[in-house]
Amino acid sequence: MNDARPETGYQTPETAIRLHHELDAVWGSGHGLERLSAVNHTVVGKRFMVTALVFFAIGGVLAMLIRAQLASTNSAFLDAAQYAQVFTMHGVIMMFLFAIPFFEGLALYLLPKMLGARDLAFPRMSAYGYWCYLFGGSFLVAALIFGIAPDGGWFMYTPLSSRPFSPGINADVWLLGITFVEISALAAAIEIMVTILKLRSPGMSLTRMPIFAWYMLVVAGMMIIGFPPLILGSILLEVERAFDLPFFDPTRGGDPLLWQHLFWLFGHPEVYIIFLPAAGALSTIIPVLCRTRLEGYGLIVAAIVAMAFLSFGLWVHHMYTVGIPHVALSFFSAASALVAIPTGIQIFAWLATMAHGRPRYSIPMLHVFGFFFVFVAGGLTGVMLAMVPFDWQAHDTHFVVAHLHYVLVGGFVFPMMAAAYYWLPHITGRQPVQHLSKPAFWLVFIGFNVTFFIMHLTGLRGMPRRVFEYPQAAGWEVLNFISSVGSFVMTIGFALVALDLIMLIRHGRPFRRDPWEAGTLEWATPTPPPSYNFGSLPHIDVRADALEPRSLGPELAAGRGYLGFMRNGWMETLTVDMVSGRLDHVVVLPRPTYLPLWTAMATAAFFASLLAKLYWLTPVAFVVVIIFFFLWTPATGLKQDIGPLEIGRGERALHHQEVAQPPSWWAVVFALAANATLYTSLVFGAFFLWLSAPNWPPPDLDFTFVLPSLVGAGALVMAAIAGRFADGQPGRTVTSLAVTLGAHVISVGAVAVLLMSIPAPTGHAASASAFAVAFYVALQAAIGAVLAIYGLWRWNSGYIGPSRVLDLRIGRLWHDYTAVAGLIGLAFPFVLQSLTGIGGR
Ligand code: HEM
Ligand SMILES: [Cu+2]
Repeated sequence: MNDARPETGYQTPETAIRLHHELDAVWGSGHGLERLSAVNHTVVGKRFMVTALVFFAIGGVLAMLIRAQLASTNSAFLDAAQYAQVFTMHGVIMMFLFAIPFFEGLALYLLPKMLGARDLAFPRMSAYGYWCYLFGGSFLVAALIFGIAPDGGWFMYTPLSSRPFSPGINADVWLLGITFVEISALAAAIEIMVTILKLRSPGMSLTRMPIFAWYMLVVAGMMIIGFPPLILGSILLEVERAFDLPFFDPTRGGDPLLWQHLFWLFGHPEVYIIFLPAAGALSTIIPVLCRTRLEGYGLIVAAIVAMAFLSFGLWVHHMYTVGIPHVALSFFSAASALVAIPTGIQIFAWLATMAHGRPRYSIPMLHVFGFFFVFVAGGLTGVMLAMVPFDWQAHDTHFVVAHLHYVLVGGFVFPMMAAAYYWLPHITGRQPVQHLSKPAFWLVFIGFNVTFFIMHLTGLRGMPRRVFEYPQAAGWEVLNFISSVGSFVMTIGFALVALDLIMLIRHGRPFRRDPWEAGTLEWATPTPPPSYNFGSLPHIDVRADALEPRSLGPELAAGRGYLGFMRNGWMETLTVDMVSGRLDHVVVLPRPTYLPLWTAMATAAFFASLLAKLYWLTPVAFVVVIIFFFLWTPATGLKQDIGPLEIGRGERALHHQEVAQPPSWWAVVFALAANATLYTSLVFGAFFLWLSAPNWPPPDLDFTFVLPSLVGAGALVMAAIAGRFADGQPGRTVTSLAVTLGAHVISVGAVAVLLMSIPAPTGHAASASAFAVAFYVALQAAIGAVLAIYGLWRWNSGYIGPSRVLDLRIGRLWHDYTAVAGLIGLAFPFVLQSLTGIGGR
């Protein structure tokens, strides 16, 4: 290659074997302790799945405790307090520590392979997310062992979870632990979103994506919008508990219903967030098992998008009994029934696929049947519960417990068992041989139905959920006993499934490639897959679930696709235009590093300090986290412009540092979308209180301060304008960044003055909301200042040049957003104040 640009030179290895050795030397993850530094998606994905299964086992043991307790009347096995912790932790573990992380793991493992990439867009971020999940989950389980686990139900309703009624740290464990885990989920969502949109093979347009990628794209979008309300709710409740700012306390202008709205705004979409990945697996597996193509690809895509939209309008069906106006009730009831339509479309598409194909009655198929039966039954009781009068009867009885398990186990656990039998051969390179699989399935299936079908009956006979004992006279004992026996049968079934899968891993029959004759790219890798997935990357010109991995695989392995060579020890993969799939640029990914682990530890210290009320440590940990994040960045930077690079097949593309919108730019866009959702929930939350909380208007308070608000607003606009001038030209960059930094510092100062002047934030929710909004603005500006410092640092170390302006563009996004959010936030007290003048309640 050109001598003037030595770092762009590459050499195509003489043989395929050599190519593989060279790639593996760079992409491999090390052994022993070194493995803690792994960031590779295959490794991290497997970690997520294994850890999630461990939590599933723990949650399952808790379920056994519940069923043992309820097997007879007046059982003395657990007391009321223990029972409360046990059922709360069962729900929390299953929802937050098992279901979400398990499908995240599956997605992280599969997506790059299905899309024809060598790794995810941000390998270190998923490693970081994994550690956050592990630490946060361990907090929760440790709390259970020490008897200080949350005990207010998995949805933690206020005022039960408020300080006066939950004085211990149990509730704090939930709030902080879950927020910690949610951060990891958000990181994974952004990761998944950007990977699907950008890191596909050239030629793979949106309409050629494998259907699983469509599902995960929609799910990731839902997570970005759905999780922030919960994170916000958790923060507000923790602030109320720790610093007495009343958001949920009705005696001081708060409202417990605000918690319920925030919770279910997350909680309802959550159910679909759990179901859709499972449905994605089914849409991938069913056609292969039926030796045909998926029917209604386009219709399915439309259905899942519709489902995502609808699911955000349904949260109120969890709140029919709280006294919502009747008109609203009918609206939400209709919407809830409506969601049966997109669900039905998918079910019928699967049935049509089966009808047109020649089904193989293999083990995954058995679990698919399990899914159909159980999930459809759960859907029917769901439509019943969507009807307001019925819900009024069945609310908070075991009927609801039965419904939710039919949906969750039917819609997630069975599909995931099918997925495990289907993809485990990919992970291990082995196929099942033994005969345990069928009895294991039937034990789970029969045990499940016995356990939960009965709960419909006890529920209809009035047995409330979340009670640790019931009187003999109620006449529920026989039914409960049967239900408990069923649950033990099911447990034995799960144990056999586990044993069966372990047998497969250890003693399965090795195979060469693509045992199912599937049409998706992940089967074009060797199995078990190498660290870099593909020796070279394909060009896709048909729909990516109609490929022929058996012939494509060897071709890619021989280096006949893109990037079939090593360059400077760089870990390279390709990006495309989001929609058309046209080749875009080259991404150089980071090497294995311990930084995600250290950063997650510092993040854990941050949360632990809040939990232990060591508030001096909190800002220290926060700063350490930021410093660690700074240290992440040099690894993938460039110190000089290098221009287009050869990528093989006669094409060239730019390095990601030299393009306008590389994956990290998009990641910031999506992170800001999540941020904006959180902020919107906060502002709307305050207006909700004004509209419907008791004890409004507030006593004669004035929390509007013209001067600091004007100064703050001016400074934020200034920062945004200055940020725009810093586009990589010497001379201009430093000055503009310095102005940006100064402006942000001034706005933080102005808002700090404002914060200190707000009267009695602990006295009334109006002041508390003004305080929270202003605090948000200050935090936003402070991060803007950090980004300005970051820009200066990057400039100083030579990473910014005429065409390498990524760091500045990221800062610019942030400054722009902060200016808009800040103007709204600074106007907010004035608006609220004038509204309280005209009433509310
Ligand atoms: C493995 C078999 C399982 C059994 C035997 C089981 C049993 C139970 C029982 C008896 C309750 C009611 C507790 C009460 O109201 O007093 C319950 C609650 C719950 N379960 Fe399960 N469960 C199982 C699996 C799952 C799975 C896989 C999930 C989710 C993916 C899940 C999520 C929940 C949730 C969210 C609650 C509500 C907890 C609360 O009210 O705070 N369960 N479970
Ligand atoms: Cu719902």
